[in-house]
Amino acid sequence: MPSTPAKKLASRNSFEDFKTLTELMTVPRGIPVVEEPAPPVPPRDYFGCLRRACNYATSTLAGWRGSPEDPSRYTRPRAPSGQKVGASRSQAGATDVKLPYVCRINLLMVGESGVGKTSLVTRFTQGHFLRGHAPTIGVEFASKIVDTAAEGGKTKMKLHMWDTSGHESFRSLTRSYYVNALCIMIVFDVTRRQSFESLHNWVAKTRELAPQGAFIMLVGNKIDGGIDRTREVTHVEANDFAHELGLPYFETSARTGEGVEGLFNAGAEMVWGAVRRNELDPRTTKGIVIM
Ligand SMILES: Nc1nc2c(ncn2[C@@H]2O[C@H](COP(=O)(O)OP(=O)(O)OP(=O)(O)O)[C@@H](O)[C@H]2O)c(=O)[nH]1
Ligand SMILES: [Mg+2]
Repeated sequence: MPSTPAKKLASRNSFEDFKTLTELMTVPRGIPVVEEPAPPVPPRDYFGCLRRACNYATSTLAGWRGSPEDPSRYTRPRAPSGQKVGASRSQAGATDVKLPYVCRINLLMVGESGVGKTSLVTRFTQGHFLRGHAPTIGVEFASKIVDTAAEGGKTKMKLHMWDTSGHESFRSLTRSYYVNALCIMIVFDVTRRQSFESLHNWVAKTRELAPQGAFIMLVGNKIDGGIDRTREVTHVEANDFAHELGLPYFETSARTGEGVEGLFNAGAEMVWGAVRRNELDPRTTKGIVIM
């Protein structure tokens, strides 16, 4: 009895089933295949997409939040303090946004490897302590807005902090960062005398490379002494040394946080005080931008 395709399928012989399925699926020769026309593709509105993207980017950059499709839903951004930023709509849809700080200054951290430069910046910007030493590769960046009370009246300033590696192999790279620094902090470790003794070289190098009018500060870090170390440089000795060189001296502990806020605020106040006393012209001085 000739086997039908259905019987072949029922037989569950996989090879036979495969052959039968192939036969069933094959279009017999001679029968023309009618191809269905593809549905029309709507033309893409590339210019519309681009225009919407541009509108959105412009409104976002200008500090407005919300849907670019519905300008009535836009809301004003808020300053970190919670106060409204002084934003206003001006001609032709442009937006003026008053920044919540008056100026931006560049601050450079230098000193021997392992003295705690990164730990100081981390403590100041993030409020915690880095226990292990992960050497900085080249230069790291952080920023923070500070309140200064320089010369009376509160002033907000933005600090751009460039944290350099103290390792020899990065010295040629880090040299280029002095040029645009207005405030340079030379850090040493009060529990490591060698880092104090190398200060002469750091100060000489800083004076050679820093721009005219830059502020240099000496910072003795690790005053907490740590678990297994004792202080090798006394406060009096370090202070006298700084006095001889005509530099301000600060002591800090990135571990406990002691003196850290005060250090960065003092840097900002020194700069802003000089601006207010007209001792520093922001238009001609590198490392400061008035907003
Ligand atoms: N006890 C104590 N340890 C600290 C303090 N500050 C930093 N350290 C430790 O010192 C080590 C080096 O700190 P870093 O901040 O990485 O040093 P650095 O100067 O950035 O080093 P480089 O990036 O290599 O130039 C880490 O193990 C920190 O935990 C401090 O105030 N007290
Ligand atoms: Mg570091």
